[in-house]
Amino acid sequence: MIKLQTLSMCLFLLASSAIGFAAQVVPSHPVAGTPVFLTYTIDGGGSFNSDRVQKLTVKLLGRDGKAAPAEFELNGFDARMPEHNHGMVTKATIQKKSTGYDVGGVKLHMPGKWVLEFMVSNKASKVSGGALVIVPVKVPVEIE
Ligand SMILES: [Cu+2]
Repeated sequence: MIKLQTLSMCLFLLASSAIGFAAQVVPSHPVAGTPVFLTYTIDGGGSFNSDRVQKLTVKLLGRDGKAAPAEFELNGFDARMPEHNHGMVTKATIQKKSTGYDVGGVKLHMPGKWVLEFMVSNKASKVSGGALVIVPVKVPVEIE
C-alpha cells in the first residue's frame, strides 16, 4: 500500500513537472476578471531577438484549452522597458486569423527586461475598455 502511494506520488510529481515545463514553452496567462487565458508564441516557437522585427501568434483560450467565446478579443498590444521608460521603436499591428491573432511589427530592440501588454476586451460587456495582460519577459544579450 505504501509502495502504491509512493508510486502515485511520483507519477503526480512527474506529471506536474511536465505540465510546468509545457507551461514555460507555451506561456498561458489569465485575463483578469474573465474565464479566458492568453497564450502566445514568438515567430512560431522561437524567442525574442533584439535584432529582428518579430511576429507573435496569440490565442485566447478557455479553461478547457479550447478557443475562448467569440466575444473576447485581442484589441491592443504594446511592449515597454519600465526601467528605461521607453517602448518599442516599431508599431505593432494586430491581424485576426481563424485560430487567433497575428501581432506583427514587434521589435524588442534592446536586451533586458521588457513587459508585454496585451489588451483583451469583451464585446458583449457594457463596460468599455478591457483587461490588460502584463507579461514580463527578458530579451537575452546576443552572444557572438
Ligand atoms: Cu531600454
